[in-house]
Amino acid sequence: MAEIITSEKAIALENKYGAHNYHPLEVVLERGEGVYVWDVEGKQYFDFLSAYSAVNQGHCHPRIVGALVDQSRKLTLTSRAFYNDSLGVFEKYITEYFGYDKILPMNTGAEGDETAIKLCRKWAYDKKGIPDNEAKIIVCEGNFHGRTITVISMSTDPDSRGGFGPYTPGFVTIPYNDIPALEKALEDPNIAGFLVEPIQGEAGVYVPDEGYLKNAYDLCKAKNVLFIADEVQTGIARTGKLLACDHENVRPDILILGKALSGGVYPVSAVLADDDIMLCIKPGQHGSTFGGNPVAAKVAISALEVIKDENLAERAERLGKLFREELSKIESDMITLVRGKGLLNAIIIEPKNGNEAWDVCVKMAENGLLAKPTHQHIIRFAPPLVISEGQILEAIDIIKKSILSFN
Ligand code: IF1
Repeated sequence: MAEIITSEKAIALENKYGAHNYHPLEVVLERGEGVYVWDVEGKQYFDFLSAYSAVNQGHCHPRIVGALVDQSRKLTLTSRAFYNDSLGVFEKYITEYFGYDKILPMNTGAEGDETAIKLCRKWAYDKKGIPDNEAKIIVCEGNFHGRTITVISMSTDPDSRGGFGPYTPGFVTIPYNDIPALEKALEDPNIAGFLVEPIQGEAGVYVPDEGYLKNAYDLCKAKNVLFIADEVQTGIARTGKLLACDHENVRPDILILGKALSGGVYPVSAVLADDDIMLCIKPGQHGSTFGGNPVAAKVAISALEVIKDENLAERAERLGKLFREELSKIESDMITLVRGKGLLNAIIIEPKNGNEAWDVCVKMAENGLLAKPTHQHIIRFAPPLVISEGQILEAIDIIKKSILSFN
């Protein structure tokens, strides 16, 4: 009989045997279903983080878990040394789903960004004619694209970047949501690409001005520079459209997906592009052991089917508007700003009597809702997109009660 583990015991084990690379809220979860998770003591919570938008379809969605279990009983991994019966079917499905010629399948979001950077550089040398080793990619202050050395080399966040040098060269940093700055940076003939989050998630759900993405795209096209959208967090219906770029009818030259591409059931990421870019990488020039494995392929097909069949983009659009309206009605001087798109939202907390965003999150957990601060004063709210209107209103009551408790 497995030992019944208490929260206290679980936390102690992680502290003793696990690297201290996180500072989690002291909640120990053991089960998830739809919008809810339960801790080891049986307490139920609304999950308003969704594993940073990886669980858009809801925890343990039966169709996606079913795909995982069925395939796992047949064949889990062949490596790409051989073909398998699932990858090509997935590649056809996802390229038609998003409207691109080809996909390069990987596992994590960071690998997706690394793949996009390699593709962009290869295209720069083979197609644009930039001199070898001179290609540069423009990125934005406040970006978050993952935790590998090259990806943190693009970061301006001291916690993400500090103490890990020397850094990968070839990145030009400009302010986010600043068209003149982009225009100026694009004057450099060695610019190969512009890598941008359509909404900056980690920076605190920073929604750029209306038209920013379209203007940026047009400027890149005028200079034969690739527009690369990191939709790892904003994609897969989270912001009220299938992709956040869809709000401005922008079609990225390179599209990076991850997280909810598997509904949080299995690590699956993908880079999509048309042939003139994707075929710049030749056999033996890129890959990964698990990239495109049969389980990932079947899970991702199922996760994408759920997004369409359950109209989750439309739901995110509709319920996101309701959520922001109700948040804005909370009368507290602790809430200084409400912002977001679809069901990717955030509030900025003004500390009060020594209580900060972290204390609000602890109080909300006591009241049955899980969320986590980012950059000290910002609380992100991102529930699974399967949430109902009634559940949104229940959650608002918990958030309101928690914040007003500091009055
Ligand atoms: C952690 C942050 C969010 C991402 C975008 C690529 C990746 C991410 C836009 C890399 C990953 C995750 C990483 C996770 C927490 C979470 C996060 F707080 F770290 F910054 F969401 F905002 N592009 N974001 O948001 O994908 O390699 O993780 O699969 O590092 O704790 P990954």
